[in-house]
Amino acid sequence: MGHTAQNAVRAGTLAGGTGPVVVGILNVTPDSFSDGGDFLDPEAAAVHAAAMLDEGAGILDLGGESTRPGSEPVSQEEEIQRVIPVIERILAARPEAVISVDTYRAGTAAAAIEAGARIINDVTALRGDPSMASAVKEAARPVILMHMQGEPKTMQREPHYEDVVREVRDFLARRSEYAVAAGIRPENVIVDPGIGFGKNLEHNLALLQNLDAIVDLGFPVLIGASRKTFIGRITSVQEARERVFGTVATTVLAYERGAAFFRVHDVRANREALAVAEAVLDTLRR
Ligand code: HH2
Repeated sequence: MGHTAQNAVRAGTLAGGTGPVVVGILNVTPDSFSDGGDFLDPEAAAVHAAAMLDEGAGILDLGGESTRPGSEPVSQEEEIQRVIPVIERILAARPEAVISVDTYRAGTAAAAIEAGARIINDVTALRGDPSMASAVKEAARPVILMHMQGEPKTMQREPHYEDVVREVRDFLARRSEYAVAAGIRPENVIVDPGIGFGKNLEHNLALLQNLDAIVDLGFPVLIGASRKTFIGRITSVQEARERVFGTVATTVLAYERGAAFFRVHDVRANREALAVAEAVLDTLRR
């Protein structure tokens, strides 16, 4: 079995299925770059969550703080107040839903796990909060370790790399070693090159093109390219929520290169594209 199939099977197991996994984005924030303010009301968030599950999301990723370029952090209390009622509402209606919480704070992670979340998505790769590694270890849950150069407020000012693919790969290798040394089981580690986090257009393209270097680390890979600025630069689509076609191209190309999780806003479009990509690649493998 090749990397693509192997990683898809491992990813599928986490989401209760067998193939590549669509991770539906639910930002419970007033200021996220493409859906800010849409789902601040827990009822609206739960309705959107149910729609994404019906469209084929294997995981829902809930965030209570925007990390878009230029964004300001919120307090842990505020983050918890935004996210927990939504987790509770979703699970009351859909107890089988696999929920991931997009946070770098151990307190938020612990509260979300307590409320029924099953995965931690840490955009700082366990660097943001010294207690996060032990919180993840205690919870014995999968964790997504993402690469970011700088911090959201300033990261897009002048991102610079000698060799972006090597540096991102080496960073993810170091952070996964750190996670395992802290007692997190290797099978609970997922890595993510962090598309758009301290990266310009060329950096994002180099990472997507050479994704096999990240896949070779041996952990399932998550890609979060959905509606991001670099897609708008290529397609000249200014409105973030209209960048779905460009997003689908990243999903298919990343899947072919071995990514297993696809964090997207538009679940149905990406799910259908993945189904076709899977069918074609399966035919090639036979
Ligand atoms: N991108 C965003 C947020 N969290 N997590 C992972 N693992 N990978 C990503 O690429 C990623 C992420 C940014 O996108 P979005 O949630 O749509 O916007 P915002 O940060 O403005 O809420």
